[in-house]
Amino acid sequence: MTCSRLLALCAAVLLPMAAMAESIEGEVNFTGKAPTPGKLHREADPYCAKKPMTDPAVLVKGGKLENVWVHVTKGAKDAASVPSSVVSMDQKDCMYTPRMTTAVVGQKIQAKNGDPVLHNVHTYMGASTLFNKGMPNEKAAPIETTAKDEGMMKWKCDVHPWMRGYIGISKNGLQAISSDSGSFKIDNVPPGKYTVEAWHEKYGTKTQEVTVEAGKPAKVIFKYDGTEKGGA
Ligand SMILES: [Cu+2]
Repeated sequence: MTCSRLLALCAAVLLPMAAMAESIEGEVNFTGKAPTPGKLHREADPYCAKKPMTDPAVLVKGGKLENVWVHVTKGAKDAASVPSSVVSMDQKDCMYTPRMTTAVVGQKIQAKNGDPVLHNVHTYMGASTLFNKGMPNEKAAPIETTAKDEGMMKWKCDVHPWMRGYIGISKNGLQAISSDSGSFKIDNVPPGKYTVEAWHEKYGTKTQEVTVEAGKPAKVIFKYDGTEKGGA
């Protein structure tokens, strides 16, 4: 086989693989003055009161914003398969843990109680209740559910008003949560044109149009300045 024929063969095999596995990556900048997290008022429950905590709704470090759900809203096909892993939302030290995560439509979601006290898990999509169920203590059986609709699944506890959790649910699975350095990376994005939305629980949504080309990751920078409203 000649060198040129070999190269053509390699290109024919490798290029389609590369074309199927691009990424959308970037970061979420916070350009305003970072608010100082306020103390949570957890005194009403003696167990929760033992651990003083501050409000984790807005986490800014070095001008980067954590816990922003970045997801493709237009231009993508539904996920080819639903992840078999179960998305877990725990209740630990009277806080939802993790604060924010993601699921794909059809994926199993499980609520657990790691505390020796009653939590009443109340989940919403928009203003509609998804389920509302008490978990008396850490011996309570997990609550099993399935991600049904695209959107932000909000978690509240009817006993402890400061408790908040978020699961971003997507049909296409092209989504990520910004890390404590504000960075995010959405993998397995085929080349194409997309609308990408960022959602923060206090500052709401920002959108950008993004074109992903074969062979190079698309870079996206979102910016919040702290004057925005419209999250949870
Ligand atoms: Cu609770």
